[in-house]
Amino acid sequence: MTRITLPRPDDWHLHLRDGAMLSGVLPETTRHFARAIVMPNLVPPVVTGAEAAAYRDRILVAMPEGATFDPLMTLYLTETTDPADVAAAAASGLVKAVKLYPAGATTNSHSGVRDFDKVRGVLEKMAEIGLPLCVHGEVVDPAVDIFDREAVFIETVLDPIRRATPGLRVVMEHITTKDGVDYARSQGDDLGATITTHHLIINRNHILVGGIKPHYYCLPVAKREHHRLALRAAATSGEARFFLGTDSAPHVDPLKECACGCAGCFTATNTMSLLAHVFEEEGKLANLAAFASENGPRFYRLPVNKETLTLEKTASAATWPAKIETGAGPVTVFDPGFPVFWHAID
Ligand code: OTD
Ligand code: ZN
Ligand code: ZN
Repeated sequence: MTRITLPRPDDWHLHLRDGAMLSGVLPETTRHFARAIVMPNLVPPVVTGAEAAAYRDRILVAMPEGATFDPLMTLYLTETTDPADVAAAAASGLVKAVKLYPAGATTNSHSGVRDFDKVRGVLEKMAEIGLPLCVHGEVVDPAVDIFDREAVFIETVLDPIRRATPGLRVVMEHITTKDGVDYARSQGDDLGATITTHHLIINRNHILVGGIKPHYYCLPVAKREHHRLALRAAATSGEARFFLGTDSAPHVDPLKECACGCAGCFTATNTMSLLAHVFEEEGKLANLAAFASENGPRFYRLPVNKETLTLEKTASAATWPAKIETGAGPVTVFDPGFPVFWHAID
């Protein structure tokens, strides 16, 4: 197969930032994607329905000419989030999910949750109205090794929260381990899981062998090879519970290439080419539509896009800029480290 047409894909986990960075990176997503779940980890975070409405307006102002992208907004869960505000923002159609960050787990997560009992009321309201909770699944206990933080979170935080809140619809965001894959598979259809593009391509050696590669550093950090293989099998399986969330997370180069570099891989630009490559390698190109275009809307109870995106394999390798020049500074595009022959026909 050298040509494949999919319903236009969506990105169910995306960082768009704000201001000059937002304007610089937004076209990279709107070129191929119809919708995205927009993460609320701005500084300060997007906590209330009013803040989400204002952020959505800023995204719409930054849209490139002619784009038809629909940003799907999320609220950042804090210990003082008001269940009534969440319910109103969901009822109005503005907000499609609430995001749970354990405090300190990732970039701009210090306003997240420390005491899960304090958010019980919000979670119960969300279960009642069917609003999904998107979860960054890592414990922050300094005693837990960074490579074990996802597995420990599933057992000690995620599973107890789900048991305590029957009916709560949860998305395990950016799973990076076989433990995450296995847990998602062992549960019912009120649990979904997003998988990033980069976690299908890199394992922890790519970050550390032959010199430290700051542009491969993200959270959750890439794990051992057998975890990457489990993620590839899950993503390409066609199973409804697994769908694309790129977690494309731009940082300007000076903040990545320094003594204490920020976490995040920027994949908005080349994700669809990379996914076609990965799915073809796995012999599962026919399941790319399920992963990138169909399973996400089904979980979020939204229609599959009517528009399409065509990907074509050619003899010459796909090219993309090494960096996106934004008004905030240069952002390095994720380099898979191998040539890719699939092109999206924009
Ligand atoms: N991971 N970087 C960021 C967020 C994510 O956990 C995440 O969702 C970011 O820069 O906002 C990252 O590595
Ligand atoms: Zn996260
Ligand atoms: Zn993210």
